[in-house]
Amino acid sequence: MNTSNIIAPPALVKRDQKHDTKAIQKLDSAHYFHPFTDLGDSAQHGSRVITRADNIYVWDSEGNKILDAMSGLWCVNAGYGRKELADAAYQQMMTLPFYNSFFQTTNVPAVQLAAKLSSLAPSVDGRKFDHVFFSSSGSESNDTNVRMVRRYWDLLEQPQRKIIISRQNAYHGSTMAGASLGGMSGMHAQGDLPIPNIAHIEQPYYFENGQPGESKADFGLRAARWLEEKILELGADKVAAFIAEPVQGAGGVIVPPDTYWPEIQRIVDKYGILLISDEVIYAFGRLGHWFAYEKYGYKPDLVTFAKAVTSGYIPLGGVMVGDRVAKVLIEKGGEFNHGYTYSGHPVACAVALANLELMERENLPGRVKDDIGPYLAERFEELDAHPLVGLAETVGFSAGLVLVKNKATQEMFDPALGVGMMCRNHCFNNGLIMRAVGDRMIIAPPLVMTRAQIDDMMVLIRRCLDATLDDLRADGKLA
Ligand code: PXG
Repeated sequence: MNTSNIIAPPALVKRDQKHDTKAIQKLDSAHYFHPFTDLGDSAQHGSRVITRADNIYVWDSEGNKILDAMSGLWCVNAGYGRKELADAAYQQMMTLPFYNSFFQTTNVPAVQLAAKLSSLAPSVDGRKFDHVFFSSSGSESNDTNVRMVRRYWDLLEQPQRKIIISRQNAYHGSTMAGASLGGMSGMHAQGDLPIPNIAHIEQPYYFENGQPGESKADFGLRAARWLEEKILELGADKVAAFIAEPVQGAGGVIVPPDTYWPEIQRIVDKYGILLISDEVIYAFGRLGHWFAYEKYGYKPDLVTFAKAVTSGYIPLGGVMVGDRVAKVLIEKGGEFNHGYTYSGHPVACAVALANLELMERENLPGRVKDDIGPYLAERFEELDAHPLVGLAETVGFSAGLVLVKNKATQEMFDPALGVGMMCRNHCFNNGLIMRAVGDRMIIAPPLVMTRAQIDDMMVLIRRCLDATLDDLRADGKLA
């Protein structure tokens, strides 16, 4: 297809230029295979074209302003349009746009960022994170974790310890190892996953898995003990590590009961297995701390990060390597045959440094902990009274809303009705990005959001819930 007449080359696209939406959609479906998308379906409907962004808003090619309550994809914690980050990238590109970290070379931003991250990661009971391994994404970082964990046990002459236990409905990425660690059955069904030596236990989702009359605290303990049962079933000497998100993000903002993490810690300690905290979504302020394990007080050996380390402005991920693993790799390891071209990419690291400085200056983790987090919780409580809402809960600066058919019995809708998608579409059409995970609606807005903007968002959320309710009543799906 000759595209030269259809859209201007990127350098000529001005900020407020009118876009030919239809032409872009046509090119999009002709050439661009999107992630996690029904490739036949998207060609028929056409994608929404996002053209620019500022603060907590994005604009589409039709000029619609949309409040982005998902921070892009859980990443733009510092908000859009931050000149400091663009300047850092520009300066670094002009100084040293790329050099690798293989073959005993290094670069200044990567060194500085590794040191900075180590200083931000709190030590628990004297366990420190003095080392960082860089990648370009969360998926790659979890692949690194699998390699590192297995290498660790090999070096300790326990090569039979291979199994990594994860949880159902977890999301740990989309590479072969990442998707295997994840607990999404739809992902396992494609590509013959999981790879060998990955096992799963059920998630700590009280709303779905709690028993009648069981307290949340008791459920938290019972859910954690599924790990112990699995370890004993597999053989404690065969288990290498347990990986978990502090709060399951992509799974629907599944918040564990307070009793869950302390019990998990007791169990991993008892059997000596490594603990991997996948903080790709929840590190860098979203739970009111730099790192999420700090909120729940557990002691991971490895911490996966990505996304908000650069506020999503440029790809960067990595693994914080705790002393226990680092010591073995350093003292016994020899060469660790693993790494990526872009490990420690100088531009990505320079942007991350500028981003962390900005987050520190604006005290974004502190705002979440003491100001906008509690305010979001307060405002979400009001949604409990809505006829469609079975559960409204927040954690840090993220939230989940369960849409139910019957408030009194908490009966869910038939999944085939796609009530969550219905609500999501109303959100989009009303200028709000809120995600649907089944019938659980979720948000994770930028951490620069003001209280007044939270109020605006709540008006939109209520409007979309009302519109969904009206649809369901009009279609006779709800009394
Ligand atoms: N771990 C966690 C906890 C994640 O949330 C990854 C690893 C993988 O990161 P990369 O950078 O490789 O994508 C993620 C990513 C969603 C959604 O639908 C969530 C993610 C990615 C794509 C979609 O909520 N999280």
